[in-house]
Amino acid sequence: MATVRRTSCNLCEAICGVLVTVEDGRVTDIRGDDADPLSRGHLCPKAVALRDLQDDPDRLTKPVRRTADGWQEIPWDEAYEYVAAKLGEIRKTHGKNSVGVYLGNPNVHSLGAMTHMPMVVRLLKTRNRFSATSVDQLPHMLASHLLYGHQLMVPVADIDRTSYLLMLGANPLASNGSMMTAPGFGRRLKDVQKRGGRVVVIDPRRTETAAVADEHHFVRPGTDAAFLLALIHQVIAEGHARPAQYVDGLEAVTEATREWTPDAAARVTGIDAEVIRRIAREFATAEKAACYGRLGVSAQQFGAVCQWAVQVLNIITGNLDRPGGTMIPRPAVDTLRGIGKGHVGAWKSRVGGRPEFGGELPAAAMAEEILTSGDGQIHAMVTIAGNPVLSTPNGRKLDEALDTLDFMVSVDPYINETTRHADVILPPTPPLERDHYDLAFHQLAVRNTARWNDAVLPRPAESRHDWEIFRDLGLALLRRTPRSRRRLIASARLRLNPKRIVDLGLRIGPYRLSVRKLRKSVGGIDLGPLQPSLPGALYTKDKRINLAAELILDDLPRAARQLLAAGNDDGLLLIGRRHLRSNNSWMHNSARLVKGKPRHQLLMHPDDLEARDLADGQLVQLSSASGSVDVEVAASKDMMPGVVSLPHGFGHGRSGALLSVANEVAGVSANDVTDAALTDTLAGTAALNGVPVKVTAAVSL
Ligand SMILES: Nc1nc2c(c(=O)[nH]1)N[C@H]1C(S)=C(S)[C@@H](COP(=O)(O)OP(=O)(O)OC[C@H]3O[C@@H](n4cnc5c(=O)[nH]c(N)nc54)[C@H](O)[C@@H]3O)O[C@H]1N2
Ligand SMILES: Nc1nc2c(c(=O)[nH]1)N[C@H]1C(S)=C(S)[C@@H](COP(=O)(O)OP(=O)(O)OC[C@H]3O[C@@H](n4cnc5c(=O)[nH]c(N)nc54)[C@H](O)[C@@H]3O)O[C@H]1N2
Ligand code: SF4
Ligand SMILES: [Mo]
Repeated sequence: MATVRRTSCNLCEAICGVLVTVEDGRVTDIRGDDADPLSRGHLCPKAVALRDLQDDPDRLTKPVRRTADGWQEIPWDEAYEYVAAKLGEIRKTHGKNSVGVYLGNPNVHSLGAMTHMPMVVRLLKTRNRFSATSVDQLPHMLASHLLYGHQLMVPVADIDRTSYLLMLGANPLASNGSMMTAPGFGRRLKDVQKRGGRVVVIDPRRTETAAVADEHHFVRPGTDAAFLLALIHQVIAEGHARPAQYVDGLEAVTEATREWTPDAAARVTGIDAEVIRRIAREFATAEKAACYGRLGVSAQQFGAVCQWAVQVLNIITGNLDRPGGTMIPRPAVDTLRGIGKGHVGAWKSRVGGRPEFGGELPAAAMAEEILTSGDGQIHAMVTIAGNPVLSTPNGRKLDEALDTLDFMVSVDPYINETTRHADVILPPTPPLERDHYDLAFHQLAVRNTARWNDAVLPRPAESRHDWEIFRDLGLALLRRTPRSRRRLIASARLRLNPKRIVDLGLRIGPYRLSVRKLRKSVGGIDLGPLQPSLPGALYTKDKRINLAAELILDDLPRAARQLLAAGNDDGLLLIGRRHLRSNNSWMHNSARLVKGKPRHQLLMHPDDLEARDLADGQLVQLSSASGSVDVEVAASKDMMPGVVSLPHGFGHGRSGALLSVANEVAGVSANDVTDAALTDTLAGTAALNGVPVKVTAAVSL
């Protein structure tokens, strides 16, 4: 008999409500939920992956341990004891920082990881903590920490009410939006235009999003800081600056942006000075405007300056905290309260002297910390929901580094490019077998809503939820520490289940809800459009915003040296891209998603091909200071001349990885070419975009 169950898709940040049809314990259909107040029926092609993930024969359901005869299933309890003993041994021999941790992206998409994983990380007591944050949104968090006093107080563009949306380095028509939860982003953009508003896109590629915008401008990768600082300069110069009364530091910003004129910015960015002046004027005088910058202006050499400048532009034009501008969401569980406000540069990494942020070191430092001997060297790794071999810069070197470890454990459902190096893999249940409340993305959503989802399918007896894995691994680690009050509190916290934690959070939250109330609502509860909340909601001590963040202003001379003073060299720069039917490195094992023509070619402008005597469809060598790959090139007039684009997350087919579909797709990894030495030195974010590269004919053997 068929039953239809409500849940949400948590594969990306759009968190769409879905209706899942189950027949005889198997999923037979997945569709959008019209009753969901946030997604209103929206669904993208990736939703079918929920079902494919469920049915994937390659997905692990029991722990496995590497032996001389290959992988062997072992009982859960034995796995926890073995892992805890090994980690304990290594810590005892080499000190507490000898265990490294890498946390990947799907952690934020899982309730159980959000509630239970941090405790396990804390129990490891290591400074060698890394995560996908430093190849992604770190600059957003840094800007929020500096300006609003909390790393996760990230204002979102109020897309449903704005009349002018300026987007840099974002392609929501492929990504479905990021650091901005707005399911049906395309429809929402169209609505901006229908209301008579304007959408402006700044991107080195004429993307799917650029194609539907009112205006698109190419920008030379890595130079957006100049564009944004020039907008600020111009807004101030034309007398349009009107920050709220709780904002300080306008004078310092005026001074700091004096040399960043539209003419100077035009020379480095490739965007016409007249266009920069016009955009500044239109933005400042629009009825309601919002500037939104995403990965292309985050994972790049001046990501921190860019994300700060995006905020400053919104603030000085009076758009922060007003409907149609940028606003702070107010979710039903106050996530900010449960998470630290953030800190930066409190310590540095051992080998590269790279700064920590919020207790984590840059992922770009991982390989050097494993490979460089000495006190504090990493001898064991714990990876949780991450595939850093494919997702962090100079992944090839990390791939080799992981091979030298004494021990590695991964919490992951797959034996992939990273986890193939593990000694033990602990696989959690897939999304349809888990309860869900979204602790992360309601905090970034363009509308306040709340939704609890019961698991669609029962957890098989032999499987474990991720929170159960963290609980039991945590308890095994705790058993190896002396009895104390702290140990008691930690074990009690680990034993609380996620539903209890969410229920408590809802009850003390701003709307006094409960899991019971949410379960009774069909599709979730609509809590309405975003509301003004400043300065009261600020986390700064004086409830004021100081624009003149010293850390950023001190970095402007570096930007000036590299951007304003540097000649425009005519080499090629590499950038990334995303496709609607793909998700980072781990959905290429769904045959339904990957079918069709390959999507991992290197895109290059025809003139750049011709200048190098290369032809469309040819195999070329793409090389940088850190490595090279051979890849098929595709001519594309959508590329800015001088810029080439390659998606990340490919490069499957490595020996030992058990991914029958993905291994066929193979492709090459963009991160075999990106460079761990190329970072935003301010906070250590990897500059994955704007990598200097060469493209030549591949040498045939
Ligand atoms: N060149 C380049 N590199 C990039 C980017 C880019 O644009 N260009 N983008 C960067 C960005 S934004 C990000 S977020 C990172 C992502 O970097 P990562 O998070 O390191 O990589 P993912 O590809 O998301 O891999 C997710 C892993 O989690 C596993 N997994 C999936 N679901 C679950 C689950 O529910 N529980 C557990 N425990 N594991 C699960 C998968 O099998 C896979 O091993 O990549 C970054 N790397
Ligand atoms: N389908 C799909 N959806 C996803 C993902 C996925 O892999 N596939 N990944 C998810 C994750 S982890 C994230 S973080 C988000 C990312 O969400 P987005 O940031 O929207 O995603 P991208 O497609 O990487 O968009 C980055 C854009 O920046 C441009 N760019 C590159 N360099 C520069 C530059 O120097 N300046 C400017 N102005 N632009 C530049 C690129 O051409 C690209 O269009 O997507 C999420 N959603
Ligand atoms: S946009 Fe697609 S992948 Fe993202 S939550 Fe919605 S259905 Fe899932
Ligand atoms: Mo990401």
